[in-house]
Amino acid sequence: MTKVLLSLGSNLGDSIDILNHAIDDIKGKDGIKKVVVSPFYKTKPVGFLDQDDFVNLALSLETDINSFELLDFLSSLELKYKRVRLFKDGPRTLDIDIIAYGDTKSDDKKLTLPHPRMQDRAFVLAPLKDIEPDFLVTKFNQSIKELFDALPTKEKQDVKVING
Ligand code: PH2
Ligand code: MG
Ligand code: MG
Repeated sequence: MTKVLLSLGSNLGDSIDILNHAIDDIKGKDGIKKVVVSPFYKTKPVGFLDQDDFVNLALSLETDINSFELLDFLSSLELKYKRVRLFKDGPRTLDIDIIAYGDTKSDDKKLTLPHPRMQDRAFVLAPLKDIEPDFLVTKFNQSIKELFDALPTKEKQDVKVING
C-alpha cells in the first residue's frame, strides 16, 4: 500500500457540500483505505486574486491503485461535480490535486510528483500538517510540518480553520 496525500479546493457553488460529497466518494472507492480528512480551511485566493475565498482541505489515504488510475478517478469526481474552470487559477467548483504519492517522483506532463508548487502554498500545507505532520517529502528532505513552518507569516495568515 502506498500513502497518498491529496489537496481539495472549491470556491464556486456550495463548496462545503461539494467537498463533503467528494470525500464520501473517495471513502467509498474500492481499493482506497485508511482515509483521514483534515479540518476545512477558508483561504485567500493565490495566483488570480480577484475571486472569492476558497474552502480547502487535505486528505490522506492508502492504496494499491497506481498514480495514473487514481488521477483518472479523481478527475472523474471533478467532472461529477460539474467542474467549471474558466481559466488557469480561476474559480472552480472542485479541484483535487495529488500532492504526493508515497515518495514517487514524476515529471510526467499529466502528473508531476510531488506537486510542483506544494512547498509554496499554505492552503495545501496548513491542512496537511494537521493530519500528516511527519510525512517526509523526499524531494526537499523535509517533513510537511517543516515545510509549513518555513512559509512566510503572511501566507500562513491567509488560511483559517473553519471547523474543528
Ligand atoms: N487553487 C489554485 C489557485 N489558487 N488559491 C486557494 N486559496 N486555494 C486553492 O485551492 C487554489 C488557489 C489552482 O488550483
Ligand atoms: Mg490545484
Ligand atoms: Mg487540479
